[in-house]
Amino acid sequence: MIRSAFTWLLNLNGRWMRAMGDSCRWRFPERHALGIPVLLLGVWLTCLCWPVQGLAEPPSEMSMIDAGEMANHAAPPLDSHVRGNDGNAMDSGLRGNDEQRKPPNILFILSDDHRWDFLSCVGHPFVETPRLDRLADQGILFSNAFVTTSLCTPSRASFLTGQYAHTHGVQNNLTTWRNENVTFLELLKKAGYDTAFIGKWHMPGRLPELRGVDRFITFTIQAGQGRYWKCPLIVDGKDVPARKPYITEDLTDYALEYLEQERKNPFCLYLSYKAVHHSWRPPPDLVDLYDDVEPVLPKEADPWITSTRGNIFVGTFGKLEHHFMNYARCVVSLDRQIGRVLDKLDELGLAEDTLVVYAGDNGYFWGEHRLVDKRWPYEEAIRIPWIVRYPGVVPDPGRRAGQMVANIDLAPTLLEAAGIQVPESMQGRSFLPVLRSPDAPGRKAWLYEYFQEFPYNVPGTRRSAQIPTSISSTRAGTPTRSTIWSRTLVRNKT
Ligand SMILES: [Ca+2]
Repeated sequence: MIRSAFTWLLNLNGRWMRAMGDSCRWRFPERHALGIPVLLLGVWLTCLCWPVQGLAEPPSEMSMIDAGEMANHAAPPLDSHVRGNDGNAMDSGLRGNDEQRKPPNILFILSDDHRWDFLSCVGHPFVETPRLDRLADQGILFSNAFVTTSLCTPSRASFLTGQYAHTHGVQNNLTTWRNENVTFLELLKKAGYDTAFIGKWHMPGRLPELRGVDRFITFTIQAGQGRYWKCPLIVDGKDVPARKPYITEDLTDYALEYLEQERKNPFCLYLSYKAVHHSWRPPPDLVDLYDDVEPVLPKEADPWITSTRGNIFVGTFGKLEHHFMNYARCVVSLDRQIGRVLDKLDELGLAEDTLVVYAGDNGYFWGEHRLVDKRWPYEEAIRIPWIVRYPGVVPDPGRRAGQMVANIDLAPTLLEAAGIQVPESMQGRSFLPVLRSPDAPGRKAWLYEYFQEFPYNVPGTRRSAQIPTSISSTRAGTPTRSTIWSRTLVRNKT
């Protein structure tokens, strides 16, 4: 009842804000001043009534959805050999994805809020990303890659588990990791890999004793968001100060040290950057980059509606154009650091034996639909950059693949590449066949889900039990408030 009232209030607030944006002639600061009394009222009501997210969602409710049935509806099998590994692979040690090929090293690089089109290899008008371009030229650039929830924490949990948010239970940035969740890192470790997680974990609560990682380097400051400058880290459980002042460089240094270690086993390095998330602080030598470029925001970008995301409870303060350019500079910085990692693979002679995947955890709005941020299930937010380099397996490096892939497909793909049986609990499907053959089919559909989170007035469901087990009726037409099929919203790119 209370939640319904809040949802109604938020929607009303969003409409009011948009109406104000359309009709009000007042300048930006004056409009903000108008919203202050409503803001104070909202804060008071929130403190009084709103239950803590996460605590209010008992695990039993999350398990009410039949994961297998959902997977059948949302993720049709790619083809019959997707799960074609030997069922005894886990017991018999690593064999790779066929008898002739040894298990590859795995490097998964995940960035934060990197839009799919902020890459020079997809034609961005001014951003230069030569290192990621090189990775794409040596591998495959997927032009139809998506996340099943466009929000940092749920998406990251989906990459780790191969599951939708309603299954792994990390519904938004305020819900905690469930220790019973199984990650691909854990399965790789059991099979004999050396494993490391370096970078942004960003799940609330105490850091878990993450099973299956030899190294666990992350940060908890700023509620797990970290910060661009002098970000203290937690290295294998110990608090340590930043070694390098800039977080993207600091994390990269740790990654390079990990790669340099002598080892007998194949490795899996999960490198999870904080960049290019808000608040977009480029390194000193890039702060003037593109000063001669005129930032051109979408026509519908509005300084009032866009900055406040349609309600008065949240906001991105400052000029959008300023943030937009710093975002671009942070992308360049990210590309530069990724280049150091790729160069290290070359230097160590590991590149030919390493499967590299680069992805973003969600996209971003820069004024489209009068929005900034992510969360809303529009193309700008749910489409992500996705590059895969797999020497010796991809027959035609430089290919642009139009097959659809989703974040839940990462874990099954890495496991299959390592010759490990994919657990039935994983709802994603391996795209390894697409790597091997340009004609292999991709997935036909997938489910987008968003769990409502105060104070964002984003359409979505409030709990996983509200996701219908039969969702075929939502496939066409106007997106519903509860579940949305991606293909009603996005255009396939070739
Ligand atoms: Ca993110």
